[in-house]
Amino acid sequence: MPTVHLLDYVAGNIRSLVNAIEKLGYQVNWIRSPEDVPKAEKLILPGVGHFGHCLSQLAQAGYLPAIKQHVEDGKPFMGVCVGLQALFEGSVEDPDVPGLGIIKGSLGRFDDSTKSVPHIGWNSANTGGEPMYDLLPESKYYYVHAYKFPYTKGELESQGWTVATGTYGTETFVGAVAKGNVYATQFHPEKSGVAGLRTIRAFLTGDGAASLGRPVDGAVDGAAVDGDFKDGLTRRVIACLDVRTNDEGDLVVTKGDQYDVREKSSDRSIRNLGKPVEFARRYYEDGADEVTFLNITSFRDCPIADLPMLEILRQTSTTVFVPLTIGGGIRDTVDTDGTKVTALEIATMYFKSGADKVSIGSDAVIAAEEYYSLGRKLFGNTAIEQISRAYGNQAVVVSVDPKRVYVPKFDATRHNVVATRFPGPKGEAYCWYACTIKGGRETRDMDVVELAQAVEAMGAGELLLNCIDKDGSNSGFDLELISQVKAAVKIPVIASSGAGNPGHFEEVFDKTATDAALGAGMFHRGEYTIKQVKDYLSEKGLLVRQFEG
Ligand code: 1PR
Repeated sequence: MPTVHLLDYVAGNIRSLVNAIEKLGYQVNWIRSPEDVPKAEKLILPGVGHFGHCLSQLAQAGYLPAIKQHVEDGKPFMGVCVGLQALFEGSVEDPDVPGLGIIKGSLGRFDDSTKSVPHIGWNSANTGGEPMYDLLPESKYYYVHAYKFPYTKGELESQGWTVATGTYGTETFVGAVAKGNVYATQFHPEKSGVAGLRTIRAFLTGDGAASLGRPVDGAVDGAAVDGDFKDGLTRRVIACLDVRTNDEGDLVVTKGDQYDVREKSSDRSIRNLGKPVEFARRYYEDGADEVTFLNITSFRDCPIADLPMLEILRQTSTTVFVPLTIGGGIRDTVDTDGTKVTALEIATMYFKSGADKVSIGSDAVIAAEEYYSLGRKLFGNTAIEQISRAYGNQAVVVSVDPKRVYVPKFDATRHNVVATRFPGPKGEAYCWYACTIKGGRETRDMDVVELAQAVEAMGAGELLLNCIDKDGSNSGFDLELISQVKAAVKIPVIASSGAGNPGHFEEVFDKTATDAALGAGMFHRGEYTIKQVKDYLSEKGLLVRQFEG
């Protein structure tokens, strides 16, 4: 089996990259010390976490001269995400830490005054008609980053680089660069479905480097070869699988109504909709932009290393090449043998099994309460801070489970209130959204705005915004809730709960500034497919990514 070397400079969530390489028929050899680097014919540098963290780890371990030598020797090199950023001279993210300096220039941060940052989702890698590692104008690639190299026509080209770009809001940034033996992508090819596998293959086979700069038949200067495709971030559609052990002890996909997952029949058994791995694969093939698993009960009698969810992730990540999020039970805990296990250690197990992001629910609310009680000070010890420090903010999602509390007047509570078009049982014209923990069983004296702002300060990269009142109702998303939270934070928000038809997705994208929308029951029950939702959004003029077979 042909091989490729992967630089393992930090424990990262690079299981997906390994899976993608193996899927393409290559074997991964690990580089564990600078002395291993000269043994590599093809070298991949995956980037995890922050620029400064990545570069200082590489520098401290003595890797930088070895990597530079590999590149100078003309051997194939591929950088992914921070692995692309590392090629530049530096980044405002950590101004004191130098990059490899193989490309002249320094990275800046996306402007968050009019859009969410980090930039998360599927965007283009537009080569302007130049052949570049099988990147196609009609394909979309999965990006997740807050820092970028701004694209100015001619700047990198004058240094000999071929460049592919993406556009986010009004900013055009570098999505991929290639020159000679070097190829690097800001997006995650291992999470970019078939389009991503195709570009990794072009690197592994050498075809990408060989065809670089060759004219393509029919290419017009600066224009896409196969037609005119719209650039920009697509509308993300996410499938969510609530998973739990049923009364027979099997791990099943379930779905509640307002979080009640038991059948209405007299035996009140757990609603069993099917097998998690099969569902995830079906949704991937149907065009889901991400798949989220929520382990809605903890596995109380099970040693943590044997969590059934770990096996589900391992299996799913070998066939599903879009981002996988896992939530449920991510908090400091005590194992069955009495050993203390930190939230970071649990998250690490999930990342090593194929998760790209972890989602924290109850523990985030408790941490936010402490944050306010300590005068909005952070001490670096919460699960959110620890996991985001190690894996990057984008790897930490906070799942919020709010429910409406109606009040008669705007100033009837200290909480952040909205005027609602759907009055309460006594005609109350206002409501606030109370955070809950333990799957909605316990309501806390904290509103969603307070929670969202606290977890953003702690380093959460994204919010998964559920709504207990809407869950399983098929009546559409809670637009008032989503607008309130969107206005309170800069990080992306995923709208969740209530989707019942494709029109609800269009409505939430049209009437709120949500960054993504998630559905569960309507997909599980087979009422609509993800493809139908995307086709509908596309008909309405919204940009979506379609599955490439
Ligand atoms: O608190 O960190 O252990 O995490 C527990 C996680 O499990 C939280 O993310 C919490 O949202 C979730 N959870 C707990 N109990 C339930 C339950 O249903 N009994 N499910 C539950 C939450 C809500 C959504 C659902 C949408 C869309 N599920 O994820 O998928 O509401 O549904 P719809 O489209 O059918 O309306 P911790």
